[in-house]
Amino acid sequence: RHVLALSGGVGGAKLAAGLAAILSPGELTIVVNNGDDFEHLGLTICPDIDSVTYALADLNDTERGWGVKDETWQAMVMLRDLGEADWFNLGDRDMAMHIARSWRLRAGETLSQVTSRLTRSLGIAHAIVPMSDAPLRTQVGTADGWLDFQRYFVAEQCRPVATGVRFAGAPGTPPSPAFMAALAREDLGAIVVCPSNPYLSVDPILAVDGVREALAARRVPLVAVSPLVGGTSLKGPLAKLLGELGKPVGNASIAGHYGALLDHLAIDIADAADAASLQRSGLNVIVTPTVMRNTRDREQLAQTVLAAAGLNG
Ligand code: FO1
Ligand code: CA
Repeated sequence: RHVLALSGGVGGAKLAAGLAAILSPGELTIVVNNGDDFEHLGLTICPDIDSVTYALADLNDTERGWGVKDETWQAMVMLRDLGEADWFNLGDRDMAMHIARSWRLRAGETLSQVTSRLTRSLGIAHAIVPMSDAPLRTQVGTADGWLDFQRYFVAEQCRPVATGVRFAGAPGTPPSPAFMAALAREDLGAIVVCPSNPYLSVDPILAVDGVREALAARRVPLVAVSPLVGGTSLKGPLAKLLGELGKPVGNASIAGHYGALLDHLAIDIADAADAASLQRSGLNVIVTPTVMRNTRDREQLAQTVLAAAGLNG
């Protein structure tokens, strides 16, 4: 059976790598959020595709959480000397990725084609698929108006109080061809929502034309891994954002957010106390370690998630 995984950046990329370690290339399609993408210094940057790519190629910097390990920053120093914008950090190796992607896009390849080409070149056999080849841009509402995602996340360090999240371009953004094909597969056995921010990383994927409807129509188990651990976000602005959007910071909000799409929710052992009330609402809850510190952790979690869906990886 085939598995469709939906992923954002850091946390999602770890589980995606775990799934790729235990499933063959023919058994897995990883669809990645593109809401974070933006143009910077003439380059097209796709942070979540980069995070998933680097994680599967074992090139990811686990300390920083983004970018390439053993990175150097010479180009960034020169850019700064040239008086160019320096609020977004581009490592030398990482910059090669953006250069390769950007010129190929400009030469007429789609984002799907470029992503397939570049991931293969790095030795990745599994399909890493952008959610769409058309732009859909996540924006965060603040007192100063709508901020593009990277402005909010990197330049403003998530400091502004969020009043809402919107996806510029949706509706009107079609799924990428491989995403559409995966949604329609006869042999689809499970849909996995990786432990990414539901509002900032998964919602953009659900906002792609027809995706929410297609997922709801599939009679296939949908398993999500909660990005909350010990009642808060491991990394990133999820807990802060939940509070600002007026939601309790807890797994009930994650379950409520995915609503009827969700069949199984994996929550961390630190949140075992949440299980009973979530289960009363009819959800299947798996209590398991969800913090992925190494390859063994992420393969273990991938195995647990597939088992919940009735598959044995
Ligand atoms: N995140 C930061 O907090 N600061 C940066 O300077 C930064 C640069 C960067 C460059 C390439 C890339 O692929 C990702 C980068 N990120 C950076 C991460 C990015 O902001 C992602 O959107 C987050 O990881 C959220 O998914
Ligand atoms: Ca379903």
